[in-house]
Amino acid sequence: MQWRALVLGLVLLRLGLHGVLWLVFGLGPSMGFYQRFPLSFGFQRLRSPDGPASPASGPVGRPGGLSGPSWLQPPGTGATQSPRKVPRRPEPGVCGPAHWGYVLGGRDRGPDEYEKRYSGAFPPQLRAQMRDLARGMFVFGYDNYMAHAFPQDELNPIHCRGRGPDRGDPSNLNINDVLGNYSLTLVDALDTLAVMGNSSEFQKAVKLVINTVSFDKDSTVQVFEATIRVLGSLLSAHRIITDSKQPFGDMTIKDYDNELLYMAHDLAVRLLPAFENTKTGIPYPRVNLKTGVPPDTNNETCTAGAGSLLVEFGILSRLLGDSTFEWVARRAVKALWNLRSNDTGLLGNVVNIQTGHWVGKQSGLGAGLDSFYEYLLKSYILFGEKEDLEMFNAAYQSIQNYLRRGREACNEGEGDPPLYVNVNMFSGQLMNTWIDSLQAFFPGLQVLIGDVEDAICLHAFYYAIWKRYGALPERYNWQLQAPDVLFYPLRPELVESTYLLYQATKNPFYLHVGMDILQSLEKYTKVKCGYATLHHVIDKSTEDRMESFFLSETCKYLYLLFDEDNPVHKSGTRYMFTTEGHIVSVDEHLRELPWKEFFSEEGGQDQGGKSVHRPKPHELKVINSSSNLPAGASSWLPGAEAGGRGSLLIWSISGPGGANGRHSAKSSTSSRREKSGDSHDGPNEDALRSAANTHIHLNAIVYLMRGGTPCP
Ligand code: DMJ
Repeated sequence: MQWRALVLGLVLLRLGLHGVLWLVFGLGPSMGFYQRFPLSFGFQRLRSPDGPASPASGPVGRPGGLSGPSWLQPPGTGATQSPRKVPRRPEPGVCGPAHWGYVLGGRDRGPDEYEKRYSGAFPPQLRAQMRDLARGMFVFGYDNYMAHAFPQDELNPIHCRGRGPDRGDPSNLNINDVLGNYSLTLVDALDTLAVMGNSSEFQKAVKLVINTVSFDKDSTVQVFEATIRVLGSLLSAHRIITDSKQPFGDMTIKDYDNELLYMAHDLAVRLLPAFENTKTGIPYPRVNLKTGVPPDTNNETCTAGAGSLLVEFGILSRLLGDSTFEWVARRAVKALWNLRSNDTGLLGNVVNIQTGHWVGKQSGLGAGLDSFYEYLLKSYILFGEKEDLEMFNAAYQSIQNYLRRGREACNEGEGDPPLYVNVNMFSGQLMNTWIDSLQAFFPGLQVLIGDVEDAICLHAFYYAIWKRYGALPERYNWQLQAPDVLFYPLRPELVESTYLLYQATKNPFYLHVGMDILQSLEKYTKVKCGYATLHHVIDKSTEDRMESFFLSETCKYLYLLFDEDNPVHKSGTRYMFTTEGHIVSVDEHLRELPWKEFFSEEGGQDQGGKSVHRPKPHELKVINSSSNLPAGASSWLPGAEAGGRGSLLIWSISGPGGANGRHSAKSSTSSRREKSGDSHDGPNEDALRSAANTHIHLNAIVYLMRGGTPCP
């Protein structure tokens, strides 16, 4: 009897405590929410949204500790967690709490605030104002870079100075991986000038790059960063200049003689040593642009770094008619792919390039893996190689099966809204309870394959975090509901997804999101000479650094979001974005191989039918960087007819998320496990139709953001 009295006493004490909190501070929870998360909710509500950050993540799913959403549970357990079970649909009119209230913190806003704010139309004048604000943001950053930093790589926007590689501290990889002493910010920004229609500045900037930038530098850079930021930008600008039908205005360069393409070739040749003397074919992460792979170099690389080179290397190869670049990049992708887990199909985030052993076994959508997935799909879109699509579809399937937690549908059914978590690649077990800000690119990728509903949901989750901090912390712990890593270096991923979702849905909600992002960037990151990295998303302290992707991606996507008549989205599927936001035209010419039997192991034939010996990894010869373009290459140089066929950026890609897959299947649970069908070209009609219906989902998002479950 005594223990019963004790339990009863404790229960009464707890209820009493809640009652006091409710009466004194107005902190009482709604029963619905509290019933699910009695401990953590109180914890959350007692901390000011602007209060100090929680400590780094604690034990995962600690029994008796903070309880949390069912995202903690592995797929296949619990009533609402399994991607393999059809979720129960709610009775009509039954609405309840949702766990995103966690992300947002309190529900102390007026009940209709979100509806009022987001469901209305976005007036054209406001849209034009936001477009001008985005343009002004780019101009302010760019002009200050040119005035205070050029020819150095980056702008220190607080002290109005330039920044180059950290020669004094070679171990400062955060700087030295990216800054190669090659005017990085100017190079990275070239196509944004074109996208904004600024032909005079584009022409000036291209000439400046041609006349002043050299890659003959004693700089040890990361192959991935040099590829996506520099090589990709040079190729993008080259294609704009040489495409007589490009829609951005007069971007011609007087007496242009393919200099940017030569520069791209020169840089790529300097990166090639990374692909030599590697037993797996997976490249070294870093090279010195003058001397090759440094003797004391690291044998470990992240998957995204080694496996996201194919778009730029492939374009270069196909423009030059020289298979070398695409071949090494493709070999790296395949080598990584072959190392995936037999059980889960997942890849880890860090691998040893000599042994092929996974050093980092974490599989997720963020850092270390993000652009690997992205480039499987984008390589297929560009080059049409079926194996790329097959790899992408299989990867997407594994992601759905092992990384995705929560309920089946975004806005219906019981349980937590979906979330993609970090798991062990071999077991599929949860590895931690954080997500990173890089992962916010994923909804944009889902838009490309037509999985719009899931994209809407994941994007809304990230936006909820942004709303809370006015930025995205580098890592956010969804169990502690607090940032684990506090900085925000002006990253573009959420804006990128916002833009692509707007293009897919045309729902003004995304314009409101963009406005919110623009305004918080203005408020928290604008400094004397540009925009500064947020050092701490809570106290809003800044760091004196403006990364080049702020101009090449963040500003570009914001501008495009509001520039209704921009040729990029007026051109349907003609243009695609690289992972650094550089526009590349999807061109039938890029789908034709200028060499034969490229993929045979032993070798192939060149265009003239002459047999070509396929170099083994250790035999790869670095070709002379001053080599001429092959005969016939000029026919590739002018831009050709656009390959675009649809009116949106949604591609007709069959597979788990595409036309034959999860998105279009009305009850889609089983389709997550289905293998992909054949691909076909043309717009994805199912996805387009569904995207057009997203006003239903908007309601859902609004409710989710308020911490409630939407009424159907
Ligand atoms: C960019 O350089 C690219 O988008 C890359 O793929 C990942 N991260 C940064 C921006 O956050």
